[in-house]
Amino acid sequence: MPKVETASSDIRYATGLHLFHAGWSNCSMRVRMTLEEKACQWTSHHLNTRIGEHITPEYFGIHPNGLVPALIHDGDVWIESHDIIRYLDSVFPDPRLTPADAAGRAMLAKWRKLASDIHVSAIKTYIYSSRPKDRRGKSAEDLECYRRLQPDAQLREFHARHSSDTGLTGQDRENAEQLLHAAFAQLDACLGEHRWLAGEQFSLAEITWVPLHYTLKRAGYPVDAHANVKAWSRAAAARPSFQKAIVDWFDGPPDAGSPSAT
Ligand SMILES: N[C@@H](CCC(=O)N[C@@H](CS)C(=O)NCC(=O)O)C(=O)O
Repeated sequence: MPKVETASSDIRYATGLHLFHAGWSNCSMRVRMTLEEKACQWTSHHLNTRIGEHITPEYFGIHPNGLVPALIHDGDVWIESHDIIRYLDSVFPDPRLTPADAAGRAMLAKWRKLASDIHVSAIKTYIYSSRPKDRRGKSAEDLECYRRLQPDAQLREFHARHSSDTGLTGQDRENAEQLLHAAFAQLDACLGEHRWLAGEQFSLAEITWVPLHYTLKRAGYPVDAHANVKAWSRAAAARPSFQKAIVDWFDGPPDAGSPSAT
């Protein structure tokens, strides 16, 4: 469901690229990194999810699940980070970030699917269960509002459990770790054969996984236990887009604003 109808009339008249996003969010990083790689000018609408700025009827009017990111391009609303970056690559083809060959495109599709499949069970679970106790849940007020606004049962259930006194369990965390170990072992094997995840060129596969690698590392996951993954992450970190889209935003909006974000 990449393009959605918006209930917000202001948005329908927004021209250019507008991104609703959060600094720490790996899904938002994907979009910021794609925009930086393509040197697109964009307007930032940063939401402080820690104080529930995304849990409002206004934001659910833009993104039907109240998640970040949401991209507005000339009044059209695009959601789902994987779909947004694909869309950006089609409308701003320079440089092209989708592999030209069928084998590369198949690898990209495989990495996208893996990231999607483990998003809640491994990535969200690991990251949320790594947060300090006082920053773990939503407030009772936010949770009540969330229950009313959120149509997705898996997300309602995840946040209710995560915000409960017991929180996510040790078993949840162990399951997440197992899924992550298996995923990074697959990345490592691929990177033993290819320079990048979808072949010899930097592509949307990196833009899919580099933010995961970074946020999991910041959460304490031993991402660099695999030698090939470690070398790959260093090569990705040398790109200007990594600094601008990931590092500069991780702790909140950069003081002076992103060089290309207005
Ligand atoms: N499948 C969606 C997932 C979006 C998502 O889960 N976003 C997270 C940040 S990475 C979020 O908004 N979390 C806030 C919340 O769950 O309340 C995508 O790829 O865009």
